[in-house]
Amino acid sequence: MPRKIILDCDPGHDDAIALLLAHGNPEIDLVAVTTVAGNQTLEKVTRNAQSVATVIGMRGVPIAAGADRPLVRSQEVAEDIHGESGMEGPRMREATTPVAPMHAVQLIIDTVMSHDPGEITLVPTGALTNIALAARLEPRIIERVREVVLMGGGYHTGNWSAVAEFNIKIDPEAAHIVFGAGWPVTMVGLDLTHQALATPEVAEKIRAVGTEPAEFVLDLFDYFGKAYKENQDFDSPPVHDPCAVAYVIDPAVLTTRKAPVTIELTGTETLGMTVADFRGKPPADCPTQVAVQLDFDRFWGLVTDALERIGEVKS
Ligand SMILES: [Ca+2]
Repeated sequence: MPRKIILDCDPGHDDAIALLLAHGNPEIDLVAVTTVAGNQTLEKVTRNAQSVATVIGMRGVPIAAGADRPLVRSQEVAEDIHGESGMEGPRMREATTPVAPMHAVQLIIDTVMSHDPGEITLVPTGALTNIALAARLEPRIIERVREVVLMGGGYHTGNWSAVAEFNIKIDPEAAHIVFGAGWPVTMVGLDLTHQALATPEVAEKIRAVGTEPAEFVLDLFDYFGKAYKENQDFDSPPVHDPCAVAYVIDPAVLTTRKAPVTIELTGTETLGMTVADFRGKPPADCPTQVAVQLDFDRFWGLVTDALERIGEVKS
């Protein structure tokens, strides 16, 4: 049985690749796509989600727009990395995929409550605003969701500050709610995703697929690669978000370690840090775990395989 997921995202170059992996892999049943302000404004990331859906031929999956700002803090966007549109680089197709006339938080709640307990997995790859709001508005989803596999945080490193990662730092109160809710949370943070580099060898394999979605991915890599070189001195860009989807497809892609994780809400230098406590044995009922090691070939194999299943080879 394919795993049913809701992808809550802010496309975003790497969100786009998470979307195509979820759409193209037969082990995943993508039941809804929800958007949240983050890499760019809500309006821009929602339009990008619609455009990606068009490029990858995703039909019949509801897309709903959610929170347009963090719970408490002023809005920050990642224009240095993702550009003015939030997904600069590829020539964008007209977004023909419609947006559902309901709030993302309502769609998340309705989807979880209308499925059996343990059926829906939440995969957030942006700020945790929508997920936190859903948990507060309908707390019964906490017991009902199978697990939350999120891209965000990091136990040794940050990117939006020395110790905090963007998705968590821009809405730390939302992260506090999600990490503390009691449902199983897998944190796929920077320690892991900085291993998921789009190297020239990876790009070659994707070029060989020879489809329009594959070209789209290469255009994303191009822009993202330059932005990451300029801003964070990476030789190849880390492609964060699809790592969370890959873990749902095949847990062997990631090695994980159980640890309590709390969110720093008051630090002057450490706001938004995901504090993982590795001291001693974790409590038996510890609901949180962090991803530590990526199987690089297995991960990129899944992305290439998904690309081979969507889109027609150009003659
Ligand atoms: Ca994202």
